[in-house]
Amino acid sequence: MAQEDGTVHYDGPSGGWGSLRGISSVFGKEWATPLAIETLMRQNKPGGFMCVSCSWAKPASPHQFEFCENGAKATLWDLTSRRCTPDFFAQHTLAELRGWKDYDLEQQGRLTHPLRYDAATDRYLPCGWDEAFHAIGRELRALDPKSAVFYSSGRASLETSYLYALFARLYGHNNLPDSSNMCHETTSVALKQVIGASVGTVVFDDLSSCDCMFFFGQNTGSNSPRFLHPLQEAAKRGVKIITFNPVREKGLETFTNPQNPLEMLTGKETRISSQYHQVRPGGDIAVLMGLCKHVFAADDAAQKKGRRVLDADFLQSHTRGLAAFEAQVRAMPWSEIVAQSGLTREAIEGAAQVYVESDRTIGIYGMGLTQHAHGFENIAMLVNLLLLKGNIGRDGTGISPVRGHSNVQGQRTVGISEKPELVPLDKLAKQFGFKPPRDKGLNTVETCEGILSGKVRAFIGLGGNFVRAIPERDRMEQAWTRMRLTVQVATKLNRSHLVHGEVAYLLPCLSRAEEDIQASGPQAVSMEDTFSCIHGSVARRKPASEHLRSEVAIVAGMAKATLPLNNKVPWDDWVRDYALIRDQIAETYPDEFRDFNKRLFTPGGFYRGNSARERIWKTKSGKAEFTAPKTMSATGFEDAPGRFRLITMRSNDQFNTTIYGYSDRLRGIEGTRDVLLMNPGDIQRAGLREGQVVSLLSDAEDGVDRRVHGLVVTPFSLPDGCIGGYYPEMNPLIPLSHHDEQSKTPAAKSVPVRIRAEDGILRAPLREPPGHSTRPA
Ligand SMILES: Nc1nc2c(c(=O)[nH]1)N[C@H]1C(S)=C(S)[C@@H](COP(=O)(O)OP(=O)(O)OC[C@H]3O[C@@H](n4cnc5c(=O)[nH]c(N)nc54)[C@H](O)[C@@H]3O)O[C@H]1N2
Ligand SMILES: Nc1nc2c(c(=O)[nH]1)N[C@H]1C(S)=C(S)[C@@H](COP(=O)(O)OP(=O)(O)OC[C@H]3O[C@@H](n4cnc5c(=O)[nH]c(N)nc54)[C@H](O)[C@@H]3O)O[C@H]1N2
Ligand SMILES: [Mo]
Repeated sequence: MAQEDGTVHYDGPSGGWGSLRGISSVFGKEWATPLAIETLMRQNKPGGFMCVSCSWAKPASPHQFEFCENGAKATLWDLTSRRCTPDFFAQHTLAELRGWKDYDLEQQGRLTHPLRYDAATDRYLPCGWDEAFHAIGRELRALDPKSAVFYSSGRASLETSYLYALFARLYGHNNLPDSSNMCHETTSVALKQVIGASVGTVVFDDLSSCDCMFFFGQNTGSNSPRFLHPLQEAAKRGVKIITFNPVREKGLETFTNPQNPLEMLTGKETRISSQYHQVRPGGDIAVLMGLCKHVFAADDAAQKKGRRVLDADFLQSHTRGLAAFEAQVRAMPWSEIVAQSGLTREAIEGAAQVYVESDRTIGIYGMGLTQHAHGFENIAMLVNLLLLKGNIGRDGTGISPVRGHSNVQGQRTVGISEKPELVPLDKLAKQFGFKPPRDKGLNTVETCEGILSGKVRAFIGLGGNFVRAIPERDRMEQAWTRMRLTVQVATKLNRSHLVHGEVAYLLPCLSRAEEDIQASGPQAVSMEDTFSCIHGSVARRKPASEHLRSEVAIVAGMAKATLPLNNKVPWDDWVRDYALIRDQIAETYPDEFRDFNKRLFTPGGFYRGNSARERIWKTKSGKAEFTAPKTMSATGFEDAPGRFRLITMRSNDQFNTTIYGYSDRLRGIEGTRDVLLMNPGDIQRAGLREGQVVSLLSDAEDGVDRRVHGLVVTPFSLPDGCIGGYYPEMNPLIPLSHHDEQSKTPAAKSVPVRIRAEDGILRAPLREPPGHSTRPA
């Protein structure tokens, strides 16, 4: 749909009939079975199974349908009746499949058999589980453990993750990169340093006792839609929601609850954001600087009347570094704040005044803050703002990173970390009678560097789609094949399975919605949500194939085949009964997981606690730290003529690298993902036309040629100098070195690029039928 200014946008609210149609577009295909509906009804309910989509809370008193458009899609996606069998692989070489689109690969359905790569025919051939485990064990034993990497995407359960990390350490490395290294690692590093806890301090109930939310760079409507319900309730209660986002995201503007018949019939929408500010990408440090500047000014004015805006007692007894920060803020000219943020002084002061007047504020954020060269400063600045008024450690206040994958936070909690200091190694040493490696392991970016340099010889992927999710994709794919061993544990076929090492295995596993029966009976698994609550999950669906194994069984199978016998490490017993794994987790982490098995099905989950919420600051100084930022721009590069800041975005029809379809309904973009979103003024200034086909070229000053072709110029409401494109299509443009300085999270939200017209080619934009295309990727 075109708007008056010619930009593409969506007229309806988020939620509403559109979201029901979004679900039925998936149902409508081959997924529709009564069993699927029954499965959905048990989603996110105590005693049911926990959604595989995002990490949003699973409340104690769930709605009748405690799932959303995208959670339903994610579940149904796994429950497809399509099967990707050995016959499929007999028909296609991997060279051929590498020419397929991501969408078409996953459309083949669930993997059914363990597979071994056969170089002679360039195909995957079926193999036995024992054969696979023995070969993997033999290969790993022949390698230096430090040259192997065990990656995990954030979906695996706490039980699997604990075993996987233990396997890595018994084998001899801490090379445990995970998807959070590309996601909220910035959060883990920044919050740890400034408030002494690496996760958010907000719990679900705070959402109903706050009176203000500052919302930075998180796209609720697509990425955590169940959050729209508490947001709607908050908006109705009069909570002020102040949003900063370069894109006008529908879910943060209006919402119609698809589970409320009255709202659906009357078409009543709730306005979500009371203010919406289209900040420049990378402009948040400047915005937050401006907000703090106004707070200091308001405090000066209040003091003249004998009052305070700042929480002076809190600042005095709980924080450190205020004076230096305050001096920097007071000295910062508004002109600089305005230039860097792209917002007017009035707009920033208007937002700040809401903060000044509110009693309980929550700061919420997502990838818009974390995925920048100075993402650390973004988060530290948000903490600064909150600290000024004592907005951490009181009910209805706090900092709330909205995590991604459904158990990404939990994996880190139980030992998946390349940072040995974050793991109780002494305890593990005692518990399992071994000497854990103490040297720092490789994170995601360092793994990529190691693959490029040839140091990394083996890669095991517990879920995920590594080569698609990382930066610098084209160079990485070439280097990938030089590895000796690659193993992928997965539910569906993706690109990462098609680039492979000399010896390669593809091992199919159960999805979380499928029942997991072991020798002691049906098994439960568990995960941690974004509010640090732990939930048990039990599934009842019949597995997609009788040859599938659980992730626990696969990890244990590989470990047993690799490691020497150790009677303190009874892999077979653990597979027989996962409760025994939970006992081990409770022994390693008694504060968080005491009585783990007893508390497994606590409605709403059990809270593992957060010191910062109690105002106990486990920082170096023992106080909450103010940070004086080193820079006013988070991008990590200078502006230059012809250089644009590219935001890589998720559509409403994808889960990370899994593309469900070609409808980004909430942004009004239909039928294709090959678009370049750009504001009409920029289109004109660049001498381009709507519908013109262009390439993007990397504009990093390192001389490497990186480009993406075939993008259709599409007018879209964005700040000047900033353009948008989809993740993962844009990933070849991100230099590996372009990452948050401190955490090495790739800076996917401000990539320096140039636009080049592909001469003479024009395409009608957004009119292509949603296609099942087999054009080369
Ligand atoms: N359906 C669905 N759900 C998902 C996922 C999915 O792909 N699909 N992915 C899951 C995962 S792993 C994650 S990490 C989360 C991701 O969820 P989000 O954190 O929402 O991540 P993104 O969609 O990448 O983008 C976040 C928002 O940041 C804005 N933004 C970009 N640059 C800036 C900036 O400089 N400043 C500000 N203030 N905003 C900016 C973008 O416009 C966008 O609205 O969602 C999880 N849930
Ligand atoms: N440019 C750009 N790049 C980004 C981002 C961005 O915003 N922009 N976001 C980053 C972020 S936040 C993240 S989290 C990463 C995501 O990176 P990953 O987590 O590596 O990627 P996913 O696309 O989530 O992985 C999907 C695959 O996981 C497998 N899978 C699904 N369910 C299961 C299961 O239950 N078990 C197993 N074993 N496998 C399963 C399927 O085979 C599926 O193809 O990408 C990052 N990359
Ligand atoms: Mo993520």
